[in-house]
Amino acid sequence: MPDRIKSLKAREILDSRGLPTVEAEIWLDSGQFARAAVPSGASTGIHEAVELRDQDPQRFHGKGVLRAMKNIIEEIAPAVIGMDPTHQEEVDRKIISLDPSPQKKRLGANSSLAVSMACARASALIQQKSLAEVLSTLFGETEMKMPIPFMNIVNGGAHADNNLDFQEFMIAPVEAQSFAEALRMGSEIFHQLKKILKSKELSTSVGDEGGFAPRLRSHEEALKFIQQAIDACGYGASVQVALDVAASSFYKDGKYDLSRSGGGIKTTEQMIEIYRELVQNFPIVSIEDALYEDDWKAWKRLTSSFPRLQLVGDDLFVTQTERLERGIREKCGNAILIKLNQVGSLTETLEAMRMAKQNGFECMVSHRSGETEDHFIADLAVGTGCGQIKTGSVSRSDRTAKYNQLLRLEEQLKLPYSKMRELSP
Ligand code: 2PG
Ligand code: MG
Repeated sequence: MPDRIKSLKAREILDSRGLPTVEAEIWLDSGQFARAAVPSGASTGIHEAVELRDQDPQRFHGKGVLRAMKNIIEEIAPAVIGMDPTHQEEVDRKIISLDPSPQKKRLGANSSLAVSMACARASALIQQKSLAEVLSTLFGETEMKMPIPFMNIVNGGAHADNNLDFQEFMIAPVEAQSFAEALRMGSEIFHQLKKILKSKELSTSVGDEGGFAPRLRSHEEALKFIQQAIDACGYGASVQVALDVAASSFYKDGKYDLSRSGGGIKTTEQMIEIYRELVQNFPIVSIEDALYEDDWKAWKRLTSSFPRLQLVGDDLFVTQTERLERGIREKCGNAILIKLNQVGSLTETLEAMRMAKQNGFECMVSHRSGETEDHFIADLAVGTGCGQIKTGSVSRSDRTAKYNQLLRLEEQLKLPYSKMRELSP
């Protein structure tokens, strides 16, 4: 007799910003249970699946998730009780059928995803395998690998109160020998950067993703300090730099408003010029959300302007196959950011990753700015062998939970460290 879903539990817990989010448990006939918690974004794309919030001003300033919990207990539970969690796709399709609207408006992606993730964990329990192995089987023919960590050591944009318009400045140890070595390099550079900022009497307090959030003269200055930290640690070109511009967050009336950092108002062409200069002066391997999420034409222009640069679509693709398909067809970007809660189920997330892989697009698995101690995405990056993960800085437990899980997986599964793919011109 397979071990089946006996009951569900839902809970309102706090995320790393101190705001409510959903945690779900799947209890099995055998008496075992599996748990998962969903994260929450701040610079969310307009096409993302809906995060259901109560809007009741009496609780958590309207951000409570009691309605999402109720949906788990009253709608999802009756539909999935009796199902076998090792059949992930069946369980996910059942949940999706309860609210087939493209953005899961009624049920909420926070309720559907919490159960979907818990289902994968329940499957791992039943099969006595690691979650990474279960995800690898679900993903299909692929080799598990350790991802390159893209560590966000300077925070700006919607994740900090400083004057940086660009949201994330990341370091990526592309030439490390192992994940553990990459993480050590990241930690050393992070602490070296702290020394540099301190010596200039700049703030070393951190933003939402654990990176420093100083007031700086410009985006170039952030990159300059990061480069100094990399050099002072003696890592040279083995550590490269990446940006998440999150350009939709400062896009207004057809232009890009860089006034927070003193850059004024820019057109698309001027933004492309800014990137051209940055790429010339710094070892940048990847830029995410360089342009507005609905300007496909501009993305196409950007992509043909930088044939050798990784251009990641986050708000552009929102982990959804319909949008990714268009991007592939129209040659917009060459990589997709993968966030489970942008689409609301594991099955749909894996579909997007499969489509990317089949069409030569890279995948970078990602956390959200509001995170929990749940480290599901570490296993997702390893299981799919996608090669890249970004999960914040090397400080704050909500971020290091993922990196520490990756250390465990590397030790247990003895997997090779990924290489960045060379993009041909
Ligand atoms: C992003 C994410 C994660 P948020 O834009 O890539 O870093 O931010 O979760 O706030 O959307
Ligand atoms: Mg982003």
